[in-house]
Amino acid sequence: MGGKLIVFEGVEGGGKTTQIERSRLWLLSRFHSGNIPRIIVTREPGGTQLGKGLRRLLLESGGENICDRAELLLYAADRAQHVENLIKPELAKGSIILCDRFTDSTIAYQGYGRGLNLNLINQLNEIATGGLQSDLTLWLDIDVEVGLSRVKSRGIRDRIEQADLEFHRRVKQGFTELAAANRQRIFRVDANRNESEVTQEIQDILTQNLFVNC
Ligand code: T5A
Repeated sequence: MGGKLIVFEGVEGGGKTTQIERSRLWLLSRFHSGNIPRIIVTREPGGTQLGKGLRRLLLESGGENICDRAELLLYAADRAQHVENLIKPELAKGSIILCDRFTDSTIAYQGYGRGLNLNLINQLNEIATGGLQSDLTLWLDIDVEVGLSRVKSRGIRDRIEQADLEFHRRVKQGFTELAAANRQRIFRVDANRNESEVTQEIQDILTQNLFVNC
């Protein structure tokens, strides 16, 4: 089996981190011993050394206001480095990559959320990825209020989590439209349910669409 890029997307607090770890453990148990591919967990922003610095700049609150276009370019720079230094080499080795956010987040957050030009964002995504797309994207779809309350109960909120409710609603609308336009690639998972139910649906989707013969 060749390498696979599996992306987890959605608004804040949808449970991506939780479900990525559950998926990693499930994938490890699924493959026969001796035939286990490397399973890489990574994220955007922050999947490389450069990306870690960019993540800090992007998510720390306080300090100088980051304008929308600078924000867009920083996410694009993080992605270009991530694709070149980690994603492409690992795919070439046959690894399965579980990635927390990718190109669709930029369309949803900077396009629908901030209102930046969608054609421009598509071009930037193309530049950053060289045209690489996920093999499968799991959209953890949660009510914005539920997701934000989960994040809030964790304590400190980052710069983007602090944006107003309308911003997060526009982001959700972005994911909704992306999923409708990319049914072969983006699979919706109802993330309002408990962790185990969400996990089960993710495993079903991966089994039926990516790991049929594994
Ligand atoms: N961004 C990113 C852009 O604007 N443009 C871009 O191009 C990119 C790539 C990244 C930020 O950057 C923005 C989007 C983001 O604002 P992030 O840390 O990746 O930051 O994003 P978050 O979505 O904020 O990640 P979180 O860690 O906050 O949320 P997760 O990973 O979706 O959720 P998780 O698993 O940490 O769970 C949150 C809480 O809910 C609980 C967990 O225990 C945890 O406490 N939980 C559940 N509770 C009840 N039921 C369930 N089913 C639960 N699942 C998890």
